[in-house]
Amino acid sequence: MKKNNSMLLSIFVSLLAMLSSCSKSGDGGGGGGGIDAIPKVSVADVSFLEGNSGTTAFSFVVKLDKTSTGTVSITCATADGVAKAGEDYAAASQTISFAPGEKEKTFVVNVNGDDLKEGNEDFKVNLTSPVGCLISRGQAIGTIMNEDTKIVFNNTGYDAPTSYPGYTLVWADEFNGAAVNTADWTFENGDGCPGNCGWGNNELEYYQAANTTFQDGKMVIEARAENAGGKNYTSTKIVSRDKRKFKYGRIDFRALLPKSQGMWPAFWMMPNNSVYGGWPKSGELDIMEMIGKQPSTTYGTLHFGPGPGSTQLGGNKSLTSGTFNDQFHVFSIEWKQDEITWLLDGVPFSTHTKAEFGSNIYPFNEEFFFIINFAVGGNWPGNPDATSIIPSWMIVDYVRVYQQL
Ligand SMILES: [Ca+2]
Ligand SMILES: [Ca+2]
Ligand SMILES: [Ca+2]
Repeated sequence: MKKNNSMLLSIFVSLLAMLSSCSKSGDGGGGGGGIDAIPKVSVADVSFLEGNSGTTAFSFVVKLDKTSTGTVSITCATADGVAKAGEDYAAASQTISFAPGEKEKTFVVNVNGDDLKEGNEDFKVNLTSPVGCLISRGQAIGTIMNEDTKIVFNNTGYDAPTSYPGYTLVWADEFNGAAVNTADWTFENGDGCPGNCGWGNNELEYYQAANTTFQDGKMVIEARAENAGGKNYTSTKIVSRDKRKFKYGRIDFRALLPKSQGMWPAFWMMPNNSVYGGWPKSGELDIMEMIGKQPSTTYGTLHFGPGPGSTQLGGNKSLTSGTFNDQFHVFSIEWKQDEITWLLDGVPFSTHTKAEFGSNIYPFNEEFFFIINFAVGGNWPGNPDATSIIPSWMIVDYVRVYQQL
């Protein structure tokens, strides 16, 4: 026992000697042994506004937790996130050396500025090839924060005539002002809850006025990935109920539509007085619906019948080339007693008449009001996925109503 104790003591003493020699030379780093003497390197996240022209330098701080007397270097390199090299930032790769006594260096990535609205985007900076150091935090995120409000579009595309023989313009909203005219329209906010959650279609958006802006004579409805009212997306819906209601006429709607999975813009009409009872008995008249996964096809549909589900009649029209996101198009109906015809860019593609309704009530000889909305997700379009473009925009140039007086 005694012998063992003395052996332990001698090991302890020699350990102490080793430790003290480490700490003497280890003060400046290099000379000592042991992992604690090797500096650890880390890189920190940064978040800056994008900038509006030229480039903005995103400086990533690369830090050692202690200085070293020996050679220390680390390689920093960018990698794409949502932001893409060449487009949103300049790819960069650099081996950074720390001189003895140095603890902090910067790695600069140049981000391309513009004045166009986008979502926040990110890229990565990865640390590799450590020399004389260990990596303690080897990846940083650079967040390019959007500061822009302007979106890109031009006014190309079909434009409707401003008169039709035998017809008089009875109402129009050209959306040339700076706000939604609340004498004509009401914001229908929320998610339909309670009572009609997800608007009956399991839609994912929360409607609010804040998603509507005006630019270049157009109303822009923006679908955003944003939390509001328990939903993950926000958008806007406006209705002309009790303010602007019509029976019959030529109705023209000029718009540039979003594309991509989960997007669901619509221009449609609902009965102002529901004289035949609740949906679908008093009808629903869809002038234009488009789902983002079919960005070249517009649907025109009548919903009716005794319920609870709807009976429907409709038609659709696809562009011969391109999508409804490429340029403006005009979605129209010619609505007469007992007959409705849908047109795309002035060309009829579908007609339905009262004669097709059989024993069903024909509810479309009554007053209807307009709805303009941009839904996200739901039973028909399906939900957004990794390919979805967010934010996305539905851009409305005008609604015009002509009637035979
Ligand atoms: Ca900018
Ligand atoms: Ca931008
Ligand atoms: Ca306009």
